[in-house]
Amino acid sequence: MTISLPAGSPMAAANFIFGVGTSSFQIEGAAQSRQPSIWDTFCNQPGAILDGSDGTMACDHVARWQEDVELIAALGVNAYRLSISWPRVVQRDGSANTAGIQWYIQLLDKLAEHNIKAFVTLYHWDLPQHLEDAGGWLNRQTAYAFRDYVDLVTQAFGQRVYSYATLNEPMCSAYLGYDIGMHAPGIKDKAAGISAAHHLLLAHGLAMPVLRKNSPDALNGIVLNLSPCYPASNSAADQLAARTANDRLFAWYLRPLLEGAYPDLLATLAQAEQPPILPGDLDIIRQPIDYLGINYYTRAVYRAPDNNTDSAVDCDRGFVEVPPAAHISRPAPLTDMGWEVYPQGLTDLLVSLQQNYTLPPVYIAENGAAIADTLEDGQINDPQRTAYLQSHLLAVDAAMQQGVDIRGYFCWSLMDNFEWSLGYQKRFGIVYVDFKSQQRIMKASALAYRDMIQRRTAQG
Ligand code: IFM
Repeated sequence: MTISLPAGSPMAAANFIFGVGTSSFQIEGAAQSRQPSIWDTFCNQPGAILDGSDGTMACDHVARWQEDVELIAALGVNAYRLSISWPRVVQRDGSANTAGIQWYIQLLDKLAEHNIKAFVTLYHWDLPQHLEDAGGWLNRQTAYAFRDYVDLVTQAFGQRVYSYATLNEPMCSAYLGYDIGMHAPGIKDKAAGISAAHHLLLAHGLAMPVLRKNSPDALNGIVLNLSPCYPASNSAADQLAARTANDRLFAWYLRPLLEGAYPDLLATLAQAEQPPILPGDLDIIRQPIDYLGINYYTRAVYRAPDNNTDSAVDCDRGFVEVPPAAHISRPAPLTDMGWEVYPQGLTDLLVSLQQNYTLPPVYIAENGAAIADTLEDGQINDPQRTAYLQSHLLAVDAAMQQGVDIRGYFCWSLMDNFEWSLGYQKRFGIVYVDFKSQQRIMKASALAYRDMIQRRTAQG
């Protein structure tokens, strides 16, 4: 099975970015050479991680980084999206961990030798534990600590980085981490989720001027996970539920970032749930950004809560997500995450963002599928993943044809890794990792992605 771009696609242009992505905690390992993070602590909580695993070894990338850069180069991509582990580069007292910084610098230099552009995310969920001990994202000071860490690390990196993202998926950090407790630090409190979201947004706003000062030539922005929200039926109640979910989970980030205002839903929150907004905060948050990174995996379908059968928490929230099995009338493919394969949702999302916001250029910063891969005769045949990538590239193309300014596409992920609360059970990589031997093997989808990129280069 192959991957191809439609004839005349704007994605065939030589300056369109094709990359692969990873994040620090998910691949690095070498936990002993950095400060503990909230994910180390969370992994130690009984039952928090499906398979009881942790990030101590992960893909052993800190030791195997050279082999991994060769792998990235062999894919022919022109960009690699990685994240910096804050606890690896900063000590408890806020001073630099020189060894950690040097490790990233050699990695960035090696990428440059291969002409691979570095897209660096500064926060992909691994908050230093000592900051969590002081309140984590519930403490306004964490936003200032983030700004200082960004200043330190971006000065050290000099002009090695092509693009910085302040945060990856702040919704997940805030909502999954502090509201529903599915991710580190495991807090279950709606007001905490809202407060954490505000401080994450503030952290972004405080860091942006620092990035512009230290890395004026880099593309500086932020990456959000977005799903178009569809109502489960045409009823007014379900439509309201879908709008509420969109405001609470997605517009909650987009609007402050792009327009300096929270959605109107803010006014409906109880006093105790109001975000801790200080005068001037929304001006700090609304910074010019060079790009918006969008992570897309699937759509979301919502229904109105039922006061008789749904929990008080769901009723208060005003929306209940309907699992794909319950809303799909035809047999539709699901990934190993149970997520519906719905490429049309990506086009719908991009086009509606273009209609509803003044959008900066967009990068699809993550897109991919977890599949239950099996190794047979030393090979991994993963046609489902290849088909997923193909259909989503067509969805990106369709959005570009409708005028959305999309500059790049990153496949998630370079290699199988630690999938957060699901441990090592879900394989998102286009490269297979045998976690016992740490052997890497390109899956058939990696070869198809590589061949598509190679054909494009040959044509250009
Ligand atoms: O693995 C994650 C990644 O860390 C953030 N975005 C979603 C991916 C798949 O769940």
